[in-house]
Amino acid sequence: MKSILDNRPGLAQEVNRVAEVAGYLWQKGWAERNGGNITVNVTGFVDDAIRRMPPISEARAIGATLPHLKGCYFYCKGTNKRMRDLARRPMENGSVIRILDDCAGYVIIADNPVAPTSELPSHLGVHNYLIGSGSPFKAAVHTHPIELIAMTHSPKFLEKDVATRVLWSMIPETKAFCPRGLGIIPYELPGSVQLGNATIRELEEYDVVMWEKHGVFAVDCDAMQAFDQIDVLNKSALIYIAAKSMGFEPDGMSDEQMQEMTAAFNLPK
Ligand code: 2HA
Ligand code: ZN
Repeated sequence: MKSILDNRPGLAQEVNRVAEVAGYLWQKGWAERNGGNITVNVTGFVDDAIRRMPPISEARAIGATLPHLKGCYFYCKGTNKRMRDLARRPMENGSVIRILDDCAGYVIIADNPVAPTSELPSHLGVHNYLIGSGSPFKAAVHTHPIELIAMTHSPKFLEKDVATRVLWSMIPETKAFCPRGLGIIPYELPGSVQLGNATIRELEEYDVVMWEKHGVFAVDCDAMQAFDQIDVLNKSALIYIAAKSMGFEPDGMSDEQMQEMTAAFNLPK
């Protein structure tokens, strides 16, 4: 079967990277059933032939008008599709969409009429924000990392920067690779525009955003780097939990050790 990825190595590499990440999410136990979603702004790989491709779906509303998305194309995981299936067959479990000129709707153009993720309002709202703020970030990953989500069932970790400080203090690399930390968004209905707007607000301040009792949302240059951010934070959550299961509260790195590391790596305070 013909694919939009044929003879387009740049686009194929981007989509294959999403597939690789999808496999990791499944292996980690973060992607039960259809859990999680990934979108990538692939506009940079679009040529005239793609621009001329006829839609293979009717026009659908995004639910918001997003002016910076004019002329943009996205690879999106399909709604109700499984990460473990996407890992092997990305163009059967996801699709490429074209944003319409009104910036309020989209059509699917390839390879199959797979409807995009239920979290499309959050994802596209975030991409609109990223383009508008001149960010190089092109990928958004939402997933359900077990230990990080477990932390949000305790009110103390929902207070501003409490979880971030605990996670940073478990191992020096966490702050080095996630220097702006984890933002917390109080529970909102999955897929809602409110959740999308809150996600944008928190991403102004944080690298990764936590949706209380639901999952995380990360953005970066590509899907692998977004995954790495989440993986680093969840590693710290695992160390915290391992210490608790051994029957003690972990000390964490001291304030002096954190300050020394922050200075040595030139990180924001
Ligand atoms: O796509 O994870 O938040 C399934 C979800 C919705
Ligand atoms: Zn989810």
